[in-house]
Amino acid sequence: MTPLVTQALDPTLTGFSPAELEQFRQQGYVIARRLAPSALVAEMRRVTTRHLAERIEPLELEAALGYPGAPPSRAAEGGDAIRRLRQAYDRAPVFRAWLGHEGLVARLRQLLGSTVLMPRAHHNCVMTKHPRYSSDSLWHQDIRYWRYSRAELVTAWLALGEEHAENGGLQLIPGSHRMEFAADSFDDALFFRSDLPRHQRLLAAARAVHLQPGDVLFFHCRLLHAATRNYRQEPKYAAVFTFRHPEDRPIPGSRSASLPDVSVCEAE
Ligand SMILES: O=C(O)CCC(=O)C(=O)O
Repeated sequence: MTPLVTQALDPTLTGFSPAELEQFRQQGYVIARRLAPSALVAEMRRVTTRHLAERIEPLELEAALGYPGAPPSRAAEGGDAIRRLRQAYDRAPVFRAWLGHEGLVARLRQLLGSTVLMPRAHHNCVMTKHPRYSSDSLWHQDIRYWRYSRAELVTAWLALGEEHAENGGLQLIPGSHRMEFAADSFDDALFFRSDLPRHQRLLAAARAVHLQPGDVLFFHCRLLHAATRNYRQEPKYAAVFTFRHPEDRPIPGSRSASLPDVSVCEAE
């Protein structure tokens, strides 16, 4: 008799389990371990190191943002340290191949619906953390400078090397994507204020994310997160893209509407 199931499905290609989806709903994040094939990660690292060495534009410099720890100006020591290779999607075929990866697309559809778009205007970059000249990203929600009708975007953060608390890996506050905060919870640059006594319990619940190469952290655009500078000797790289439902529309005239989106997948 022919067995009903002849082959186990590859779990990296099938999608999130119900428990993982529930974790995303409740906590605002979920990690898919070893989702990206090692050959794809190796190719992204190769492209990244070449684009950094050749300083291929568009780039974002640490000195331009001026976060704590960043070189104070372009003229200062380390002033040319690169924080992001922007517009990753248009840099090399490997980034476009990643957005077509079956396991990534299956998960995005579970989180966002059958049609998924990738805004070119936000993230869409390789985040880099230089060992000597990187900076601290204070607590924030990514949505703070983004303008969308629903504000329900999801970011997929692909680790291109190990990430942990010592090399500037992300810290998250589980469940914060579902919380309402008063306007005075944020400073003038819209960072979540860590000096306020009423925030201390929440900040104490932060979790450091430990990722291996190929792991993908999916997180909600309202989830509070932060990261320190890189205290290790090796640079840290991550390929980061954000995604939206077609009805979660950019507000006309805003930066969110400034570049055309990429269609990742469409309803059949
Ligand atoms: O790697 C970091 O410093 C965090 C970056 C980040 O959260 C962001 O750019 O929104």
